[in-house]
Amino acid sequence: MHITSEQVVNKWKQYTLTNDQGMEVSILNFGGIITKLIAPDKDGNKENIVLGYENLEEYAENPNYFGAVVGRVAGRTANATFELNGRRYELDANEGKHHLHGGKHGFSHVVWHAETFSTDRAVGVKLTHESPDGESGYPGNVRVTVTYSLTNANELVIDYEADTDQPTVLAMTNHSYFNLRGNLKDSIAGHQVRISSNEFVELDKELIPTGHKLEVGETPFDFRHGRALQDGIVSEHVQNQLVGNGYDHYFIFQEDASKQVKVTEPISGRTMEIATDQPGMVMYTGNGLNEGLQLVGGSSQKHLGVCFETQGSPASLEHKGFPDIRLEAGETYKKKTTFRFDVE
Ligand code: FUC
Repeated sequence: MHITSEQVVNKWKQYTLTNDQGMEVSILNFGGIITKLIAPDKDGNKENIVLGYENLEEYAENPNYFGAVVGRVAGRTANATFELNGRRYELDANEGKHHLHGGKHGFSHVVWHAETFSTDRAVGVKLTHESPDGESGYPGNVRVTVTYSLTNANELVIDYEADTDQPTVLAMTNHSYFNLRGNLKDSIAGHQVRISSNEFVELDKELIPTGHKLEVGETPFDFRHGRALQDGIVSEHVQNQLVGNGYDHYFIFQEDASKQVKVTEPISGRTMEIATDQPGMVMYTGNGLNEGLQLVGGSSQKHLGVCFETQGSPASLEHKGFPDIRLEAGETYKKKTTFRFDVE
């Protein structure tokens, strides 16, 4: 296992972690962005399995949040406002009148302090960032650490830790778009996905949670026994159609699940298992991906990648009964998501 680093564009640094099994992950100190993830297929061919810009400079804008750490609150906060302990906070409105993914100065668009480390079983990068009180409208000075580790068991582990000096809200995630087929040879429609989830969060036309949870049973949202993403892309279910044909929904995990998600790409044989202590995730099938961006391995198109954004639910700011995202002063936010890669 080893780590290399290089100075790239805009004085950003890129770190590449390599394990003994032929896996490789590259991470920028800007936005904590995963720019490349190399994994072998069933015949041992090493290919890139995430979407990333060919030209690193383009990450300065990155409106699709390719590979980025997202925060303070990933997802949409309705009308860019929320109430906490009887006080109302106004956030930056950066998607119409709503707030998306932490606003303009979110964790995806800042330079993080980076340190590398290696242990017997992993190599990694530890990223730290201090987000001042009032940034994008959020209360509290928040100190955040995101640690990426690549193990010899082909796991990419993301550890999140944070604290605050005032009550605040925090719902972080990573926004990598996976395409397990390798080197962008095809869309993600043929990926088979299993999710331990009985319920998902209903959205309105502006993709804001309505406050209702829907049962997955007898809908294209039932991934409990596995199904192809294609089902949601061609579906006539109103929830698939209003997000631009596909999925862009928060799935609430069954409480007793341990490996909540498994993705299988039948042609390459690659699999990815996700295990997390987060209460749910947004699965986003790249319905809004614009065409023709120059990516590593080819150009972008709709449904070219799928994100599995494990996180708390911003719907909890408006409605009761959704996975909470409050963080108290003196409390530590501590979350872990493990992506394990294999072939079958
Ligand atoms: C996802 C989605 C959004 C958006 C964005 C880039 O998390 O929930 O709809 O398009 O990423």
